Amino acid sequence: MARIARIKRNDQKMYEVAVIIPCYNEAKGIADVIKKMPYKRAKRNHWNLHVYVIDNNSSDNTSEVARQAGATVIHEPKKGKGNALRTGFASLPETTDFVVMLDGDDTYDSGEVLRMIEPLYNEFCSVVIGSRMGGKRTADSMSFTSFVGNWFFTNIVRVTHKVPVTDVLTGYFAWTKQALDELRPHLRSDGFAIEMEMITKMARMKYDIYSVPISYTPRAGESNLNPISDGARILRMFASTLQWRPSGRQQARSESRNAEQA
Ligand SMILES: Nc1nc2c(ncn2[C@@H]2O[C@H](COP(=O)(O)OP(=O)(O)OP(=O)(O)O)[C@@H](O)[C@H]2O)c(=O)[nH]1
Ligand SMILES: [Mg+2]
Repeated sequence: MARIARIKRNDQKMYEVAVIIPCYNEAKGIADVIKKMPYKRAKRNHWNLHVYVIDNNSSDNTSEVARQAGATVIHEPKKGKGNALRTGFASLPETTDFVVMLDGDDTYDSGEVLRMIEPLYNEFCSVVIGSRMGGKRTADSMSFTSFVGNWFFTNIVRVTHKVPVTDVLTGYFAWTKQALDELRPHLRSDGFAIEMEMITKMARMKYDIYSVPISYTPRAGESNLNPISDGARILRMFASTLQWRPSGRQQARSESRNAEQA
């Protein structure tokens, strides 16, 4: 049975949406990512967008640029996308209803954030993944190695975890705050294996995970990804989650919460 961590919608209420952007030296792209957020259109849908940039010890002026563009900047000195994300998730105010994450290199379109929230707001599911594979991807946005690696990882996850994902290495996610809070204590990954860890653990926790098609364009600034070493880490993460189960106590707690909500 799918886990229920959906919101109970109240059309009178303004919903708080926290957008988390992990950044390591993204001064070239981050201002555009923040400025393209559809703040006004979100308000008309009852959603307040608040952007949090997690600056991962950048040596350029990412923090300054992000602050000037209107984001709240949080510093995480320990390197790695996983560390930055976990710090961001832990820093969110209690009043947050939905959480979105995307990269700071302007490859994903922050203007599409509303499409990521819609299935959560309309109580369709509790986790949304932005899929580049089923979306609008420009020919030069992804290298051949990344394309093949993604195809391979996506298919082994689909077969072993039985989740309908089409892009397991995407950096665009959205959750209800409750779903993210249940996932958070299970996350260990420091770096680029974090997406694989999140998807496979959420599958094991039986979350209802669905995808929306998104756009993907070439990055602004230097890439941080090493296809060989990061690919090996992602594969090790996949292998380690094959045996993983949430601990008995955590499982019981969330099952009793599901029963209360049903
Ligand atoms: N490598 C790296 N990236 C980090 C770190 N902290 C945060 N990030 C961010 O994680 C996001 C994804 O990193 P990218 O280098 O774009 O990786 P990618 O999208 O898989 O690879 P590209 O196709 O080269 O863009 C970006 O917003 C980075 O700035 C870190 O310590 N190291
Ligand atoms: Mg990128």
